[in-house]
Amino acid sequence: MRVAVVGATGMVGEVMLQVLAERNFPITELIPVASERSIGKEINFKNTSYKVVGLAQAVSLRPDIALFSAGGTTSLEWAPKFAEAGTTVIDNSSAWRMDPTKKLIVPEINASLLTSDDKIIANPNCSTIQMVLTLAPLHAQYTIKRVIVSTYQSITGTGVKAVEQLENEYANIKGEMAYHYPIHRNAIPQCDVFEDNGYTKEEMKLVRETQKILNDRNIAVTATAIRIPVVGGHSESVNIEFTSDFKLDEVRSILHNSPGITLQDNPDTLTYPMPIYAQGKDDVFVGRLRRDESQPNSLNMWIVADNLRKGAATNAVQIAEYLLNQSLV
Ligand code: 2RA
Repeated sequence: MRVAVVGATGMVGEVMLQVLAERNFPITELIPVASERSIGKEINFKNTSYKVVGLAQAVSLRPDIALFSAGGTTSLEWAPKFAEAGTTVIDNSSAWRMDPTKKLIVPEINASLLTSDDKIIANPNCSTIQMVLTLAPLHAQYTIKRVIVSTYQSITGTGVKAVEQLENEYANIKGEMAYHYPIHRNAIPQCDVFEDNGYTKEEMKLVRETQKILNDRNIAVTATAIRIPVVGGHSESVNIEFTSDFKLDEVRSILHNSPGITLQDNPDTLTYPMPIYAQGKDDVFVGRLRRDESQPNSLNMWIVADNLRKGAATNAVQIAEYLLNQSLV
């Protein structure tokens, strides 16, 4: 399998390479792709050195699969060019997610939608993936009416510049700012830019992508996305109102038996998910399950996942694995 990783030198691109190696994805030829300034750089993958190439050269090599994490502008321009060359693109940017002709995939939920005609497949936003993976089995059982989510997002979601800002602020060094404000000892109630309705793009991704992935526009979602000085992963406080009542033990059992989810939920032993323990792992961790005593048919929970792995790289590689296993590539 000839595989291109577009954005190979970025944070998510590097994790994509790590996950491809860890999961022993059957790569006969790796094509690391990056911007002009990185062309010629050496990338080590499974003890073999590969030279970074540019986008045009990568298209001409006609990879079977191209994993993209290079921003929306690059995806909009280049994903169609790869697709025309016969490559199946799995794109981690937001460029194609809400395109009605493109599929938005979390393999455990809706991989069965995929066919060999899908040449550009959208990887959902990291904060969406961890939430919908948890919502999907509960929606199937109880039908979700409304979701209220507050996220506490890792600075790695913004990229290297944000990590460097925090490190500089720790060291009391004045440096380039990824955010409008200091992030050290702070919580910034803004992830991405504001839309006309007063919500940020990140918050509206949680709304729109959830409805598309669960294929139910009747699910009401409202979100507040916060940036916090954490690196291990995104955390989410989620309140779900179902259309009918539920049994808490049954909810636990459903989540415990759902692929990709690890339940960490025992107040007696102070067991609950935290980014320091989710970092570097591929599961979505769920805890703090409790009935919302202020509202019938409602449940509170806490969801944590490594936003660079299941929130981006691992989900994309799992889509590639599904395509391969189903002979769709
Ligand atoms: C963030 N989910 O965390 C967005 C993009 N990675 O900033």
